Amino acid sequence: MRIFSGIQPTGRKHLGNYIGAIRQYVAGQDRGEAIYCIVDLHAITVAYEPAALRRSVYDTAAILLAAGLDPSRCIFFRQGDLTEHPELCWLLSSVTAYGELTRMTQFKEKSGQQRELVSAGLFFYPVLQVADVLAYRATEVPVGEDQRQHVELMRDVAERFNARFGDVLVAPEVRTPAVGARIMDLQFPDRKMSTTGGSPQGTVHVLDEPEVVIKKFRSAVTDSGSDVRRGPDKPGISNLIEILAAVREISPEEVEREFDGSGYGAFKQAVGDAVVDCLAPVRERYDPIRADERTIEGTLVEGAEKARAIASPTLAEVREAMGVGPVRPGG
Ligand code: AQP
Repeated sequence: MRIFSGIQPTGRKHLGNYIGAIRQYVAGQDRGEAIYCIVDLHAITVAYEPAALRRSVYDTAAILLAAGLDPSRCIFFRQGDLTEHPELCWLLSSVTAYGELTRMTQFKEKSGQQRELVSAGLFFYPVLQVADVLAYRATEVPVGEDQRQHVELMRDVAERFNARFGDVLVAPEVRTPAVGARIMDLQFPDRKMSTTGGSPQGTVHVLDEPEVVIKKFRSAVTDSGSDVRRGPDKPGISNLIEILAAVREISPEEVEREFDGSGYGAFKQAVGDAVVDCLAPVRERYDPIRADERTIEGTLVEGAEKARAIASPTLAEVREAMGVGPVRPGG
């Protein structure tokens, strides 16, 4: 099995990113050949500062390393080090339907947030994601629920390409965590916890101090009543149950049983404590890793070489199948 996923260099990763993606990345190292990249080319599709982007790449790399990515057990690199990703993006745009891109929920949300420019890059964002994954012929893509639609596009594009040009690409499967695939904002539990669209008090960051985490959980919006039970009329409590189940790696039913009759106050405290315990090792390891930028840079450059060794032959086959560029010897 080959696993691939990318993560944006938005330096302050939140609990949703951690449970939905980062923890799955770490586990993926034991399940197959794992390839992860920091997608700086995706980050330039919205307003940004070049120097801040470079810092954010290191911040995000340090979080992932502190969380347990081990460059000796996975390929860990920066997307912008490779020309293969944008090249494949362009080649695959010819088998991507314009209509599919117009239906992408993330584009609709993000384009509405842009103040000055809705870039064509933002519209093309999902095609670059398709290229990221298909360049490695990955079989599995670990993501949060919000990315399911983009993985479906990867499958459609791979199948359309193969039907048109021959069997070159692999249609990957999506992998979302059974519990915690969509962590919601603690203040607005009808919205997902989010880097750009979240509320400050409702977004728990991986590097938040323990007191800050506890405070955010204590002030989490709950619902009328006092039963620790999930239900469509209880989005706040349902989210907290899901979070506790995810961090303790138990089922939501077990959480409901354990906190039956305990009331919201004690329950919120327990969720906060469990999240602090879960994030503590990452927070403790982060500072020394982040302080050594040369080592982080070296890790990403080395990872890029390994990534290129896989992506480059795919590109050669895609070009050959499509009949573009120089004729390959024997092609
Ligand atoms: N709330 C969430 N619950 C579970 N998983 C989530 N992910 C994001 N939000 C949640 C998953 O995290 C991974 C990285 O996402 P990204 O690269 O898009 O990073 P980001 O842009 O910093 O994260 P956000 O919060 O998703 O940003 P916004 O909302 O601003 O676009 C992905 O696998 C994603 O599914």
